[in-house]
Formats: sequence, C-alpha cells, structure tokens
Amino acid sequence: MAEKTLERILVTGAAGQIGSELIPALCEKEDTDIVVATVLNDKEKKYLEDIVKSDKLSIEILDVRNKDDFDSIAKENDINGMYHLAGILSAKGEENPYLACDVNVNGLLNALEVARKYKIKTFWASSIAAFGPDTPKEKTPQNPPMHPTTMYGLNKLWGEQLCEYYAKNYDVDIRSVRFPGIISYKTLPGGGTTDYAVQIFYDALKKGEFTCPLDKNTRLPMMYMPDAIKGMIDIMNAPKGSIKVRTSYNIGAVDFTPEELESAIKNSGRSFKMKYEINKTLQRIADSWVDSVDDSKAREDWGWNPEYDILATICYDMLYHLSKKLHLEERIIKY
Ligand code: AKB
Repeated sequence: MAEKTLERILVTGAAGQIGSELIPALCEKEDTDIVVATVLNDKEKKYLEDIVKSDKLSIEILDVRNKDDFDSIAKENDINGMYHLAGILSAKGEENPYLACDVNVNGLLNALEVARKYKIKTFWASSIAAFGPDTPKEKTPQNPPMHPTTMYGLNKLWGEQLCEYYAKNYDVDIRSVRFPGIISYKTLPGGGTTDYAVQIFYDALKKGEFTCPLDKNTRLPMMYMPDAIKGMIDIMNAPKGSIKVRTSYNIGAVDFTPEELESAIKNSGRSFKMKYEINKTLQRIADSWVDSVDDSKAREDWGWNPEYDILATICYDMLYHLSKKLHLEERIIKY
C-alpha cells in the first residue's frame, strides 16, 4: 500500500485572529509533517512562539507582496498545502485603500503563482464583504449580484474571480469560503467591521459596559472560531472532485444584531450596559453587506455543518473562556 504523503503546510498571516488558532490545529494533525507560519515582523513572531508550542512549527518573516521571498519559502520547505490568510480587513481598508489593495490583491496573486508553480493545494479566505448593496440580504444565494462598495470587498470579489481563473487555466487546486464575522477569545481581530462582536465580550467582562459603533438593528452573519477552523480543514480534506465552486463558497452559522447580542450577554446573568455611538464608516460598510447566507452548496459539496448555530451557546462559551483568560492575565500581571 502506498504511504500517505505527509502535509507540509504554509500559513500566511499566521499571527492574525484566524491564523493563530489554525496553526495549533494543524500542528496537532497526525498527517502534518511541518507547519511554516509566516508573520510580518519580530513582534508577531514572538507572539506566535509564545502561544504555540510544537516541534512541527517554524516561523518565517514574510511580506506577502514580495513574490521572490514567498517563492523561496514555499520552495525551500517543499510545501504541498497552503492557507493564505494574510490580508487587510474592511475598516482598515477604508482608511488606507491603496495599502489594502496592494496587500490583498498582490498577496493573493503571489500565493496563486506559488501554488501553480509548486502544485500546492491552497485555501484562501474570501468574505461576505464581496457582496454589495444590490445583493439580496436574506439567505443570500451562492451566485447573487455582487457589486461591493468597499476596497476590501472589491479585493475579495476580484480574488474570487482570480481563484477560478487559476483553477480553470492552470488546474490549481484552490478552495475558498466567504467568511462572515469571526468570534473568538484567543486573538483579537484587527481592522474589521464585525470586530465589535468580539470587543463587546472583553468590555462586558472588564467594564460591564460597551459602546457599540453599529446601530442596534444591524444584522450580520457571524461564526464561532471552532466552526471556522473546522470549515477550513474540512474543505481542504475534501476530495478534489467534490469541490465544484472554485470562486468561494457561502458558509453560514449564526446571524444577529447588536441588540440581540446585548440581550444574550445580559441573559448570562451579568450586569451589562450598552450604549450606541454610530461610527459612520463602519455603519456604511455593514449596511452594504448581507444579513444571512444560503450555504446549501457547501453543505452538499463537502459537508459543511457548523456546530455553533445558536447565539446563546456562543455567548456562554465566550464568556466562560474569556473570563478564565482575563483572570489569568490579571494574575500574571500582579505576581
Ligand atoms: C471584516 O469585518 O472586515 C471581516 C470580514 C467580514 O471579512 N471580519
């Protein structure tokens, strides 16, 4: 019987919200030989070294816009699987559209070139930001009209088309999902419109109050991190023939408004106050996105099936783990 090839995986943007939780999950897999994590600078490197202890992990500094460095890291480590996560999120992208376009567009182009050259199976994270104001808002279908109005959204839509181009013309095995807002307690997100849904838990536990930058009725699709990690690993493990969509799959889990999240936190028995001070840029971005997605194609093709599809369950789990984490951090600071 032929031996199974061990996975030699490259993860870009490894110190980010998703990367920092994907790396330990990949290191734990028996069929992983090495995980090469790329980060932007020494500070990120130190952060990752502190939170992930594994003999399988090696960390490299890489600006994904640098094609030659990207190529050398893939070649020298004989990479056969890649998760390209490096990117600039929606709110930060509106502050610096040129930089967002440069990193999001050229970073993906370089990732796909490396994937083509070394035949690397690749995952790339798209986003609900690829939708726009003319996209149907509820149970958004897989292929709706898409005219995003943010730089980040434009980059994601272009990225989806580029992935399909590389799949069709060069047979690159590229797999992608449109992530909603991701909720997690380990690493904070940075520069996104959905970040409020993480910050609220920190403020609820530390201060008992939160000032929300979005209107109380702004409904957005969201997901708990364990489902995001499971989704990425499952789509990468699926047989090549089962991946019918080479742009990006809709995947859904929960959707809620800030007011519903406020109630869920209050229902946990904590005293919690919320006030609303609308940030115009964030509100404009959120209003251009959708409320919920139809993910039947992902369910059908590769078995997408989120475990955390109830807001109260996510809320309970977040408060439980985050209060333990914050308590621990406080003790580390004190002694
Ligand atoms: C953001 O808010 O920019 C991201 C996203 C939905 O892609 N979390």
